[in-house]
Amino acid sequence: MFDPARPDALCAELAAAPRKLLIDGAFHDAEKGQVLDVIDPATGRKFAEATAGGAADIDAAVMAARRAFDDGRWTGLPPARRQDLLLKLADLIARDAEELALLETMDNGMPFMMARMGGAMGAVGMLRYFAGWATKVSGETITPSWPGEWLGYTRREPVGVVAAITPWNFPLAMEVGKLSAALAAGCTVVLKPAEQTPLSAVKLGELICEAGFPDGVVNIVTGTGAEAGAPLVTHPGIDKISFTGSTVVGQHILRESAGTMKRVTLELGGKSPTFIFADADLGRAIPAAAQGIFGNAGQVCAAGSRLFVHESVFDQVMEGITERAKTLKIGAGLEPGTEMGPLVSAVQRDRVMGYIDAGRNAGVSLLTGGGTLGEGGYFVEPTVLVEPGAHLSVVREEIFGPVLCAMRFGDDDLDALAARGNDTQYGLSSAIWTQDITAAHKLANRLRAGTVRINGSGPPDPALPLGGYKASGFGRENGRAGLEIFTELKTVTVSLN
Ligand code: TXE
Repeated sequence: MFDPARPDALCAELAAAPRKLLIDGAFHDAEKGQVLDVIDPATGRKFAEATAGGAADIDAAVMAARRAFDDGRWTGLPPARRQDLLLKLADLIARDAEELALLETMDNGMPFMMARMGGAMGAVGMLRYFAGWATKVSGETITPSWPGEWLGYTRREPVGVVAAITPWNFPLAMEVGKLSAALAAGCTVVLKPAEQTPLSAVKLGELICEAGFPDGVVNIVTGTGAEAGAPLVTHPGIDKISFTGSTVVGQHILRESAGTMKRVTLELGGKSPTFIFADADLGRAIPAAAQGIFGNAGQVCAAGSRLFVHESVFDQVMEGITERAKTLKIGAGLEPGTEMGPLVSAVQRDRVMGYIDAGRNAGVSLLTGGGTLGEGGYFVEPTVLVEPGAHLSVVREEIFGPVLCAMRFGDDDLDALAARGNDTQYGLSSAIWTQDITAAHKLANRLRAGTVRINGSGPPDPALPLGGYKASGFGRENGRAGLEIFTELKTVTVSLN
């Protein structure tokens, strides 16, 4: 077992052999023998390899999941037994939280404490929450509207075999979020983690085997989007795709899956607004706004990347956020005290720097940041841009880095303010800071966003639905809604005459 005092032993094990694919309860190499390099974003150095699955491996995984669904080895279990297995997996993740967090930090770059609390323990919370739903999947009894003696009721049945395609920004939490809801609903799963961050998924597969899930119920195929993701999207054995990632790939998946009429839910990008009013509790609003964009180096779908501040407190808020940006401890995720790590990859660093340079070239003023840090690793300084024109890419497109666009507002009416907040193709999240509860609720009603947070943020809660309006996707994860996306609704009518 992993000894947290000796991470070197884990690193040696990682260096010794590529991580394998989990198909039908056993670990395999890719049929074509390919591997992916796993890079430490803090140094840019390769430290491990993971198997790169392709179409043949995806086919084997889908067929295994299909058999496991069709022969009832999962759906036919008593729901309480499914609940027990989900709880058992939660306990195993809690037991191995340090190791999982270490893998996550080495793979993604995030600070170790974030990987431990938000990643590993967040996954535990997801599993425990959805374990409770396994015994509560139910329909309704309905009084039909036509005359006569009829009984009508609905059943919630598992949708079938699920393809879960996940991103690299919170790898384990995303993977477990999809798995736990799908498994509680009675589905079987093929998980395709992001190619940048395969390690925690492989460890998750080992824990799934140790927990005693029947073979084939969960299959995990690491690999690239093109080689492993694409064949999953078109495979006729898949009934439903649950995807989190970029809007462009989400749109592509919608088109590609139409031919086989798959059910699809998409959790995509965002450009979420934060509003700080003149009467806000600035002592709380300022650190929350800073954390909302610098947390996980801005690689958060719901990051508060556009900040609207009342002109009377604008300078004070900017001073506070700039101060935070300058004093954040930036470093490798494994260094004690690190508050912000590197971006996940050289590609992501270059993409973020491209946006900052575009803003600079358009004449936008920078309050702080704007450069890269160190050598080798993919570090970008926390950056604040002031009053970028509403047409610029920095303010319209998802940057997915530690880059804040700050704008003033005056005594506009709430409709005008909401219109500025809504002036993007996205609609994932938003935050409002004011003591005026009437204004807060009026603005909340006008925002076209899946989540509105008033006077506070906090970690994602498995009980609260999460998802987007507009180009941020559709369908909701978490809560009852997050269970129901993995079900089909069947209506049964009975004549009592
Ligand atoms: O995402 P991709 P990328 C946004 C963010 C970021 C941008 C690009 O703005 O800068 O997307 O990131 C798989 N068929 N978000 O390029 O490509 C891929 O292998 C099937 C927001 O890394 O969308 C990975 O598993 N699958 C976001 C997953 O899709 C395919 C989180 C996501 O990768 C595929 C991540 C294909 N053709 C990025 N192509 C959020 N909502 O939190 C790729 N994939």
